[in-house]
Amino acid sequence: MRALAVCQDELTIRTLHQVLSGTFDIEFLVESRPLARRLVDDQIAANVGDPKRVDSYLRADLSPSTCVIVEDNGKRSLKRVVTAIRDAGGSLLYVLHAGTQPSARKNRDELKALVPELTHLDMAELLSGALLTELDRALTRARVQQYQRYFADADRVLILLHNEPDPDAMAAGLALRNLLRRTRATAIIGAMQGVTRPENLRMVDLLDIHIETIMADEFGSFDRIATVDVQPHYFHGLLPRVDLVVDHHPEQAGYTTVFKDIRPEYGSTCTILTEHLRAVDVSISERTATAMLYAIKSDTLFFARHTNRSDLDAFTFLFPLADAALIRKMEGAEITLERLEHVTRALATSRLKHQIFSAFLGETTREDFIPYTADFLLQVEGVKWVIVSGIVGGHFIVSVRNLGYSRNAGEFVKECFGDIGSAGGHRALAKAVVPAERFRSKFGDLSGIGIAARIGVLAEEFLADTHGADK
Ligand SMILES: [Mn+2]
Repeated sequence: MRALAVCQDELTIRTLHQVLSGTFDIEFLVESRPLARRLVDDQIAANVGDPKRVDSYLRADLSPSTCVIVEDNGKRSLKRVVTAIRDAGGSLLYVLHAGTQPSARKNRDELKALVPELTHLDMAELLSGALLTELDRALTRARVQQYQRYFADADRVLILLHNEPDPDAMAAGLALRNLLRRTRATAIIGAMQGVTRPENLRMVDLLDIHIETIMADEFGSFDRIATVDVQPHYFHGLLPRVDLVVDHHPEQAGYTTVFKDIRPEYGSTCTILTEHLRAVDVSISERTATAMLYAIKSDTLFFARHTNRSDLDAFTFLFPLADAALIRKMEGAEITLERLEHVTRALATSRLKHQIFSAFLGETTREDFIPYTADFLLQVEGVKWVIVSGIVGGHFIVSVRNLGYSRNAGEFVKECFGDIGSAGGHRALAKAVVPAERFRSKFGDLSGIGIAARIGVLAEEFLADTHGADK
């Protein structure tokens, strides 16, 4: 492809040459003979001519498929230059605004009237994305190097995850271990309660991830402790002080840390750690990249919730490094017969009224069946709120899901169950855990369908309370 650039500024010419000569057969039209000579000496194709004259372009053998780039140097002759290019048959025209004040809208429209195929390029705009990314990366680099040094002389490092570690937590553990340049022997990835959910177990299996179960009394045996995808307050005072926190949940009080990188606007912790890895140019193994890519995909529900530009960037960066076939295998574990049985069980004791679906699962062996069933039922046509409850090990557990655009699910569980147990969550997802006997003493000895109905009514009342909704 041919390109002709009409430029008089040497810096612009040399920059354009460097950027475009790989793709384009590029030639420059300059006014100054000494400048042309210097360029030709450096193997840059340049001709001397008057940019306002048609014959300068005829000599350059301009065709309608030649890209013509005209530098806007602030002179009024720009319009005449554009006219000459058009008269010589040029139609693919770019006006490059470099350094000069951006020309007025009116001038831009005038030029566009002369050549409809004209595009304006702003040098500052073209630079800003890449430049800001670089500067941002330099800041991240400084931050990462600081904690790398701080962890460097430790014998034993613990990377602690939340209970029932999910893909984001596990992959973040691998990523941080990589950043600390450590192995399984010198940096333990641990959790106080390990992995039990099928899709998480499948990830552990397929990627050969080792999560050690850590007791609170073992914390003291580590020289440095980092938490990823969770903050120390989660451990109820067992861990008042750590060395590093990397997390994407809203920042919490009640602990101290030497270093932290908490970005609630990010869809996953692995997005933050991808930026750390890129900033310090650490090579990422296929296993770690696969885990991280899967983590971003699952924490953002494949970009269906809480995603920003950085998540997409991290995804794009990791994609070629990861094993996509393995990710498909991990995803296949989502639906199991056991889970479908719970969904069926929920249907038997359910109440659907005013788009609120409430169900009670009775006694069940694993807690994750409850949120899974709630997530599943939220997909049902005409359902906007789902409340699934069940009993696990003597505790009454409530899982709430909604499609947003209504009152806060977290507030709902606090209002109904906060007085008899722990309750909390976000706008669209919340959970309450209440000792079964306390539930009975507040709500009475209800049958399964009775429990589903009672909670359904509570949700109805909560959603009808528009006074609360204004808050
Ligand atoms: Mn996460």
